[in-house]
Amino acid sequence: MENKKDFFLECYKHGIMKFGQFTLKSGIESPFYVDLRPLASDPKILINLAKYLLEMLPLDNFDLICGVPYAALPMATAMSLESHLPLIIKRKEAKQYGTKKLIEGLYSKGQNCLLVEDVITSGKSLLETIPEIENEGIKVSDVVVVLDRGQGGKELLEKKGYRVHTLFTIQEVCGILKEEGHLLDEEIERINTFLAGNIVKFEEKKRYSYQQKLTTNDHSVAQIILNLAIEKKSNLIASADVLTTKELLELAEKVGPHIVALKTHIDILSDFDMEKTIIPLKEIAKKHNFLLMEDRKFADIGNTQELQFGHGIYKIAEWADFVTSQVIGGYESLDCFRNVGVVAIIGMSSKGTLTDNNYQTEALNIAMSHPNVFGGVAQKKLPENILLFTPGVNLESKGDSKGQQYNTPEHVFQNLHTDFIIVGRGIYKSTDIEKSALQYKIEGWNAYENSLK
Ligand code: 5BU
Repeated sequence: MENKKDFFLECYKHGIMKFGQFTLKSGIESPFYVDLRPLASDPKILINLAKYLLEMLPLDNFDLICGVPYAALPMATAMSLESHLPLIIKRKEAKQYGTKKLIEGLYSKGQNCLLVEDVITSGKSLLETIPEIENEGIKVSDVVVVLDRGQGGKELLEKKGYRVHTLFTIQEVCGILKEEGHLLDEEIERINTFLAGNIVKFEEKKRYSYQQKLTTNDHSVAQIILNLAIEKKSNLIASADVLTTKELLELAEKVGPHIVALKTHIDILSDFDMEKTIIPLKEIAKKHNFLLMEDRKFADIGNTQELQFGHGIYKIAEWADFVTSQVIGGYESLDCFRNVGVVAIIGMSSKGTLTDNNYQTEALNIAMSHPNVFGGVAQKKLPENILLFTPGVNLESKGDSKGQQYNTPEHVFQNLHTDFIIVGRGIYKSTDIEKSALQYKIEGWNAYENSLK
């Protein structure tokens, strides 16, 4: 086997540690992130890891071996195969049916079990797991851990009388990474501050430019709209909340040169007609090079959304480049939007909206993990790999009498790092529509450029 340092560097190549700004489960901001799960996919590393861990241990003391689910399961399995210590499996939750067993495998009361854990942080999860094993009459005296994050977990367990063997400590691996030139001085400083128990100050992160976003957002509609923004120097989406085809087409013609997309509420037209509305609208969109965004805000089960999207009189699937959808129906409700892009509604602009923080976190989780989603509507910052669309933008007014709340382009680009502004009445109600569209385009673009500084 190679030496321990080279072994760690081999492991590091699998992306097990990342440096930057990460929010931990506890809500604390950490300057590094550790995930050892990828190691299980490399058989050579897994077997060497098992050997290293076994080398440190008084093996004669143990009758059984058990991994803390899930990350340590393959590690414990590899160690069992190598040492011939019988493996037992601890479930995360007791089975709901049958035997309701929490521990699977062959064991007898009084046997001593070696516990395997991938990373130890505060030690709390181990202190929850150990009693569950002890309750079955199995003894636990030793825990073996691949990486100690240096946040007091080892000490806490030792105080409770358990021996903790660690293969690597965070200080040790950061030392190795520094030596090899993988870490900057400022990163090491932040890690030391963090490990000393102090709050780390991260610099305000700069927003990504549209060019950078092209590299982090690979959905085809994201690529098109980002390229349009760069080409037209515009981040403006005009909202066409008008009631007739004539008004819609006139508006599209006037704002077309200045926008990246025209947002429709197709169901408010009193004279919708596929031939007379959509065909000319598509032609104008092609001529002025903008996309069609149908703000349908789907909010049903997958099957119904599929029918609403493809059928009825509007047949949105036939003409929209992208649509908005709530995510209230869950992940699979978004599967039907296969051939378009989806902008998920994360948070709304209106007063008293029910999209509170909790809802937004859950909604964002769905949006971020769904391949059809490339953007979100929100009134707060979103991660860089999802495009942020912000309605509720107006230069003149603070709101209307129906709950709408407005911000300026400067505000939303500076504070929310918005990517695209959506403007309705600010443009279509104006006496000079074309002039207003141009003004919002310029204001939006300047605000974007200022937000890059
Ligand atoms: P306004 O005239 O600029 O207020 O129009 C805003 C448009 O954006 C309108 O079509 C709304 O349906 C849409 N909108 C919004 O205003 N706020 C939201 O949170 C969402 C959509 Br989602």
